[in-house]
Amino acid sequence: MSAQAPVTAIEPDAMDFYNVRSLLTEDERDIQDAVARFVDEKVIPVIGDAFDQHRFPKELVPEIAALGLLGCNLDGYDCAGLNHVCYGLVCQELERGDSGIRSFVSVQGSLCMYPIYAYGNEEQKQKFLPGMARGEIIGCFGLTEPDGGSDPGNMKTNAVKKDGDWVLNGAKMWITNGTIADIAIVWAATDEGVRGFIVEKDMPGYTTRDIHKKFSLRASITSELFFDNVRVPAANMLPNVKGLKGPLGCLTQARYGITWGAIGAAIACYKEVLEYSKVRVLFGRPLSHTQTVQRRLADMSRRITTAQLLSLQLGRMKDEGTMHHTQVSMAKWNNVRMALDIARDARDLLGAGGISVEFSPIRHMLNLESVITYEGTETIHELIVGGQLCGAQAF
Ligand code: TGC
Ligand code: FAD
Repeated sequence: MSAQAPVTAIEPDAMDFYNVRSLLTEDERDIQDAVARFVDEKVIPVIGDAFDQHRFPKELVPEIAALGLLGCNLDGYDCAGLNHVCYGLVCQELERGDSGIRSFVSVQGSLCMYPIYAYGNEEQKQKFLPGMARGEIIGCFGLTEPDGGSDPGNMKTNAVKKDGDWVLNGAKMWITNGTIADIAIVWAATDEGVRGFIVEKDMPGYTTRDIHKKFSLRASITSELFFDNVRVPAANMLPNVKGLKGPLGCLTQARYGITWGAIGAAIACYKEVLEYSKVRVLFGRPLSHTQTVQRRLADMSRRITTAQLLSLQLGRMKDEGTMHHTQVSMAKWNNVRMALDIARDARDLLGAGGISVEFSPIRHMLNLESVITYEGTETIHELIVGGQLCGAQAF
């Protein structure tokens, strides 16, 4: 038997208990660090006020684009061509800043650039993708309607062929980036099934309106879209997909990023409350030296670690081409629930200070109330996983 080399245990890092970072390549770590610096220097200093003022910090868009983060996991057309794990790390770091900033990047890359990339023709790709990667053309994605988002198969928005073009009627609701978007990827029922259209902002009959007074995602724009006999040229229809699998295929991309993003929000809350509990002295000792507080902090670390491993494995499967959309559902369900629970618990451990804009957990907690609803509610994802396990849909 050969002698085994002595093994020295490495003391776990409180912020990365299983050294998940060691599972990343050097390139992946470099990308993560670059985005982390941007978030620390540019996002975190302004985001509390932006949230308070119900304002999307649009001035950050050129820098986000210059970092190559828009459509960063697409190849060609001025996109960065990163792997999917890198895209996940980008989402994680951005959402450590705020879900609204990650939302902007998710919508632009996964919900607007992706369908043009995957379902568009060459002319559409050349026309839109480079400008979108540079942040000069902003997109929004219209699937949800006022009558119910969970069941998009029941959509009322419709498009009818007329003289070779399409005439679009209907409305979309709860649309991120709606009023600032130059183009909208709109999904509509047609006599050929659901089809996707690139609606441009100056097309007559197309109007948008912001949804004001939100308690959640206040640093993000959420809008309604209205289509009143909008004439969409045939050249703006996405030719290479038909049916609900078109929009659902985009959701898979965005949901994948959200599984990572939620980890970022959770890390922000956990880090803040871990530091706070070490300096807050109550009953003659730091809060962190109290059994129940330690259990709560340990539980946060456990849940973040398991979520990290889940998303990393998901990303590796996505990079290999073996990821199934029901696996994304399990991670979206697990990781957003994990982040929301941690944000609420961190808020509580901060006491009264936890309701102030000075600390981030309440902002993350309120944001995560949207994140757990959009891109498929928690229940929808439970049912997607259940349907895969049981071989029958139970929606
Ligand atoms: P179903 O019969 O299950 O599927 C129809 C076809 O689509 C395929 N498919 C998928 N393909 C890719 N990715 C997925 N995730 C897919 N899910 C299903 C499926 O294989 C089938 O293909 P085919 O070839 O047989 O036609 O469809 P259903 O009508 O029964 O619906 C199922 C359900 C409930 C899971 C689905 O409608 C759903 O996911 N509902 C939730 C809707 C949702 O998530 N909306 C999100 C709107 S966008 C948004 O929230 C953006 S937030 C942006 C931000 O700020 O970050
Ligand atoms: P509903 O579908 O009405 O669901 C209401 C409740 O019923 C939920 O709890 C749900 O889980 C439950 N439910 C539904 N079906 C079942 C069932 N079969 N069994 C048991 N329970 C069920 N959409 C876009 O298209 N583009 C965007 O950019 C976008 N951005 C968004 C931004 C924000 C801030 C928010 C909040 C939403 C956004 N959405 C967007 C919409 C989002 O995708 C929908 O809100 C979501 O899909 C849920 O739809 P709904 O709100 O109509 O809820």
